[in-house]
Amino acid sequence: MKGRRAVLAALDLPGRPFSPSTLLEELELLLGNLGIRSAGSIVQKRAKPDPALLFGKGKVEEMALFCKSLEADLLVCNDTLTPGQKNNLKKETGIEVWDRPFVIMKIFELRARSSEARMQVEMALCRYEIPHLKGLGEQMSRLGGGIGTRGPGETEFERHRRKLERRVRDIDKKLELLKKKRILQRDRRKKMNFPVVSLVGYTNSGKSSLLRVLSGDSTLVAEDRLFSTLDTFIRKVSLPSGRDIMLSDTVGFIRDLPPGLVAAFRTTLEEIVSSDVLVFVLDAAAPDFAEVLEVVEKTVEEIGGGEIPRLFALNKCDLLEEEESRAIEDRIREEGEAAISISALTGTGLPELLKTLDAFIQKSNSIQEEGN
Ligand SMILES: Nc1nc2c(ncn2[C@@H]2O[C@H](COP(=O)(O)OP(=O)(O)OP(=O)(O)O)[C@@H](O)[C@H]2O)c(=O)[nH]1
Ligand SMILES: [Mg+2]
Repeated sequence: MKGRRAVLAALDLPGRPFSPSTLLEELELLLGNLGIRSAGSIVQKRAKPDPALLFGKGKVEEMALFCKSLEADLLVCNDTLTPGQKNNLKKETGIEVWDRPFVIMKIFELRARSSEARMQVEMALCRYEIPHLKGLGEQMSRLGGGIGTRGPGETEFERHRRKLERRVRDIDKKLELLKKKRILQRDRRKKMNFPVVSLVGYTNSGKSSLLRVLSGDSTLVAEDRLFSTLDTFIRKVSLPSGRDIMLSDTVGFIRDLPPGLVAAFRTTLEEIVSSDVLVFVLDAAAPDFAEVLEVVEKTVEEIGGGEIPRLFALNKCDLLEEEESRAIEDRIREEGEAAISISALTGTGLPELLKTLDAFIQKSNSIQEEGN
């Protein structure tokens, strides 16, 4: 993939929460994580997507010329493409066409280390590819002529599709076994009576850095890359009261996390839902802080963790002036939430974070006791 040059394309639709420039910047960052360079970008304002091409016909012609003049060998659309749109765009531009979910899945594929993460990513990629192959098969059979005749290549697409479907069933079985193992582990942890606290947040917000510094385990990997953590890591951490907790770090979120990936990583994400407290780790220095916060809240809600007590760790405060940090803290507190500015890098705010966590767990314990 290295050395490829991509043209990035996005639709500017009415009522979208994010501006096309924010989306394209993030898409460029995502591609950079695959070693693909952006050669240029195109945005089209439209009332709604075109069913056949996503963009308007004239715009696609312009796009084809643009790609040619920039010697790009890849067109990446920020919007999700239907199999038909993908094929049509490929035909019109003469180069390979990807969409954003596919880019995210390719990063996951690159990062996956454990056999579970690898299987989950493969499952998501198979599930993504199957309908696209169906589309190709149907197109090929139309090319073949009259009703009932088989077109050239149709059988080959069919064979490949059936192979992928078999693979999905196979992985599904293996993941089911792993899931059982995980549930047993979770039950064992519950029996030990350690409260479980999960770090959740956008990719690259500093979750692994925080777990690393709080647990003192320097083998945990934290780096300036998107989705560097795809598995769940759990470490014991002692709170100021002397109470021990299990602190867990897991896969990060992003805008429009492809549904296929969410489904494939369901077991990993479900670990979050069984936590006693969630710590939202946010990059307070990110220019799109408010939008990112919304994405994290929405994702937690979607996986069923909306009711779990939460506290906000406003990370990377070393990159901000004190009054900037204070303003963000105030904004979150106005919503009635607990917020603490921290830096996993310099250690600022960490004692206070642990103290607050202690109080949270104390409170949730006494609520549970009242309930019993
Ligand atoms: N300046 C600054 N950088 C930080 C801080 N915390 C983390 N970082 C940097 O942010 C980058 C991402 O950190 P990670 O801990 O890997 O982030 P993550 O949330 O685990 O990311 P994923 O696993 O990709 O979801 C790394 O380059 C860290 O060094 C901080 O408090 N201040
Ligand atoms: Mg990480």
